[in-house]
Amino acid sequence: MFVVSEKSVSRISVSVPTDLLTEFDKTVASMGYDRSKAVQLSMRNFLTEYSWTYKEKGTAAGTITIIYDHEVRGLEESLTDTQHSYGDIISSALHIHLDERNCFLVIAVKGQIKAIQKLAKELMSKRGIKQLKLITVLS
Ligand code: NI
Repeated sequence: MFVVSEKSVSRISVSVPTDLLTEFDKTVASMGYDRSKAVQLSMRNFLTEYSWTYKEKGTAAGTITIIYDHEVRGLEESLTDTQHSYGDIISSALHIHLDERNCFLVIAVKGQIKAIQKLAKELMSKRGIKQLKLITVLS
């Protein structure tokens, strides 16, 4: 039996960089999706990835992977300052110069989940961070 659920739908308006939208639409089209479906999928993935992380208590180990634009003034220094102030939960860091502008930074972390979350949030809020992925395993 096919059950049609009566879910209410909300319309939203968001601002995104033009090149990001172009790239997004291209990928969406090649998958045969429409933009709304793809945004819904992205939102669900986002929730899967982040919601549990922001609720758990206890300790964890993991990585924070970042791609950033090293030409943004003050960003490298700010990233270093933040890493110094979280020295108690950072085990090591790996920096790869991807191309002329982009740097790839992997920070290995181990400690209280709350502290890892705080570090990830602080890093994500910096201007020039293009992508941030937090992967944790409970320890
Ligand atoms: Ni670099």
